Amino acid sequence: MAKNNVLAIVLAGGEGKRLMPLTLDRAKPAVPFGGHYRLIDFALSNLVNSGYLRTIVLTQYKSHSLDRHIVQTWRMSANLGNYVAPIPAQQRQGKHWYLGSGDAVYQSLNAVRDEKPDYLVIVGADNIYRMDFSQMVESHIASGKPCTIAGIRQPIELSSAFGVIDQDGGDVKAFLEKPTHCEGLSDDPTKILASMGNYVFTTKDLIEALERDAANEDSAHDMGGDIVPYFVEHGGVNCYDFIDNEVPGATERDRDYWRDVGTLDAFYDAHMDLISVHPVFNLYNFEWPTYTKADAWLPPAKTTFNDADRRGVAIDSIVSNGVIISGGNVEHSILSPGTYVHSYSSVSESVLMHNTRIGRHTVVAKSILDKDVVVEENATIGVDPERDRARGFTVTESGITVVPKGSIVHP
Ligand code: ADQ
Repeated sequence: MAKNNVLAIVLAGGEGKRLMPLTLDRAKPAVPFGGHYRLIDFALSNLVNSGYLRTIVLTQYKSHSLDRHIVQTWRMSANLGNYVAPIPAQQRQGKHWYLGSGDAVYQSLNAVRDEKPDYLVIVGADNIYRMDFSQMVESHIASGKPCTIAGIRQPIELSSAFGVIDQDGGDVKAFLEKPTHCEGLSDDPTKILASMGNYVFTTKDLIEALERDAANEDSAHDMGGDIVPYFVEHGGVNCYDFIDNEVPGATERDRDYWRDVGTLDAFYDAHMDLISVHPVFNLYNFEWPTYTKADAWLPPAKTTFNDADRRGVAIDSIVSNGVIISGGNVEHSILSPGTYVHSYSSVSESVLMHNTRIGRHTVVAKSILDKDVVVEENATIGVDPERDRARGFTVTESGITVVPKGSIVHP
């Protein structure tokens, strides 16, 4: 149990445009991942495993399925004062939606004031990783600074996607949000120290900064673009290096794993890692579990062997509860709960979300099929990118076909 008086805030209002069509009718943090998880489960599991059991989740964009997931999955014992509470944009400070992630926190300060925490742990909802935030809070307290940001090394060519930290012994000298050009690290010019979008603040200092920011008409009211740079100028910023974080059960390979799965190709690659023989990210770390909606009521996965063409198997795959592979062949794929793969079909290098139906004599390759997709008998998908595009499906730069929720793939 964490010792300090901490309230956690999860920023979950991101639109996730680059994950279209998976974000057509759901917020990015609600996008399914790894069979039966949703992206937000990783941030929330990290908070719970760190001992932080009071969390508010700030939502706004198409938040229905996200709200439902949080309420159904992350119910905690309110009697013990523990909760994970989604807070939708409420227009408490003017007739507008959240202007940026800083404004989202500002507009939710009533929940902070009610709780009176000494420290706030504020994290994004879109990344896959394991992290013990209590170690970052210890670093924050030891630094005596009002603001701590978490940093991780990333390739310099990605600098325009990140806040770039220039630090010396943990003392942040400069912070540039998504620069087009910047210098590499002195010991490795090919890398930058990127902000992970995870912050610890001393509550009273953040409230003061947010109130000043709200009155500043030139501000975009963004945590990375405005609030962190404000603290670099006023009071100082401490940098917590993710490499120092130690999580029980982590392997040498996955201890510094952190992925932004914000594009379809990154999302797909992270899935292919999960089903590789030696994945970098180990889902089977039971000492730091990733929690999600309990689907124990679903029947176990089942395979039915088809003697005629010797199919009915899954190789190098993740097969969730409620899946039936009846005489079909599945390789290098992720099957989410409720998927049904019929005879004489072939599914390879694909991500199948909940309740997809794969008909007989079909071929599914290099595809992401969103929930409730039906691939009709004799249809193919992911085999001919031009045809898939002509049928209105998204095909990514690296050639992955993405089929929106509920679509029917005709022969
Ligand atoms: P981005 O991820 O590009 O960069 P942003 O789009 O603000 O920044 O998303 C950060 C988090 O805030 C996400 O979890 C998102 O869902 C959420 N969010 C965005 N807008 C929101 C809003 N209006 N209301 C509520 N939540 C909102 C950030 C930092 C960079 C850092 C990267 C690391 O700004 O400095 O390097 O994260 O991925």
